[in-house]
Amino acid sequence: MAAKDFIELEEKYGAHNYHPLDVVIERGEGVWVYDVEGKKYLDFLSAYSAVNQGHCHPRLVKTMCDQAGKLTLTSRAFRNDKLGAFLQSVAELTGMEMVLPMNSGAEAVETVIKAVRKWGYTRKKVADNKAEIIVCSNNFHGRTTTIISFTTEKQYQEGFGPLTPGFKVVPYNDITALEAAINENTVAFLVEPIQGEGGIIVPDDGYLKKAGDLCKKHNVLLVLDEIQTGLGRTGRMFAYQYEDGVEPDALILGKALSGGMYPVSCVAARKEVLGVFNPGDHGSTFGGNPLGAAVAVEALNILKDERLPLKAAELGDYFMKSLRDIPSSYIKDVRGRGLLIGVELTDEAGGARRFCEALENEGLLCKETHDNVIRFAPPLVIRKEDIDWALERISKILTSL
Ligand code: IF1
Repeated sequence: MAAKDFIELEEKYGAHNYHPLDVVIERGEGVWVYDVEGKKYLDFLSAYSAVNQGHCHPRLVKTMCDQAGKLTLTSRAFRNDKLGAFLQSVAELTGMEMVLPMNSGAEAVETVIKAVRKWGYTRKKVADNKAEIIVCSNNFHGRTTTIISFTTEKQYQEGFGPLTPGFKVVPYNDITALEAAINENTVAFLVEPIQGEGGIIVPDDGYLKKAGDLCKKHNVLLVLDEIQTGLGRTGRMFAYQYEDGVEPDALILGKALSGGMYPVSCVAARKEVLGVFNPGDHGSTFGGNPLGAAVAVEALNILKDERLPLKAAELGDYFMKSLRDIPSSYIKDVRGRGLLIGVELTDEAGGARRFCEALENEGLLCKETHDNVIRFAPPLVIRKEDIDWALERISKILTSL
């Protein structure tokens, strides 16, 4: 079958909730993917940071296959021999006391919303049904009905009401607005350390620390969504570690937690937060399954053994500096941390999509965000040679289109 046949099939039977680049990938290895016609591409998206460990990492493939042949799912009605080690790995990595496993990122966000609300009613003594969670404008935390209730992106919300109440939106990177929004019903501040979908927006130094201090002062939980920024992507194990003294009460992880092998997410938090759940309060058929658990342990070990956060920091610096040196009048701003980088284009550039399509032709896959930002996020196993290969093509497109 040719690429166009696969595309036709998808368009005919699939809901049209995406507008992907028309590359049909059939195989991946490390930073490279191959389409059905044999053409090779450098993957500069990494499935939105889920494939930090690279495509089909041999250690993950082995773990996945071994575990798949042994035991995949018990449900949480019974225990399994892989869950405990997974929870321990995450707790040790995050410095948190308790972990609750789920599958998708959005489910983990939903989980934390339930936890902080119940914490509010049982610990902070907020009046029934009055709990408020503060979030930021331009946030992205997922697609469920509750989560899209507090998006500020019209399209994500329109037509999907009635919405879930209990959220207050403040501008990102604005401490004064955060303080003004806190009241006696505020249970949590939910925030991304760097806004991904928002356009790779890096807040001012000290923002998270000050937000955390405010939260402490007012008995509000600081919840960081590290689903996209966590696990090495930004050059630290977690993006919040760029600032000293930030002490989140809960972290939300997903994506690279399984190296892209399998949907695995979780909430890692202080005991006081996740301790609110009693048997029957919350759960998931697949959450904590032995296949996902085994894969996640290996995915985290790979991050540590291959020192991927450090690689992201070093190569990210090099890549970002080189991008800034490209003499293109289309470039308005280059920003990000580690290997999560956004190139914002000027209005004259005519949108980022046509650049992504041109780069696809050159053998480099990336994705625009917010119309005028090209997002670059290669797997963290990338080598300097590959970055140089990409830079040549990016430079060519940004100076010739
Ligand atoms: C799609 C964006 C990235 C996330 C943060 C929670 C979730 C995500 C910070 C939900 C998911 C994904 C979803 C994916 C595209 C992608 C994305 F452009 F939409 F915003 F990465 F930038 N918190 N982000 O980034 O996790 O339920 O999807 O596992 O196609 O919607 P999920």
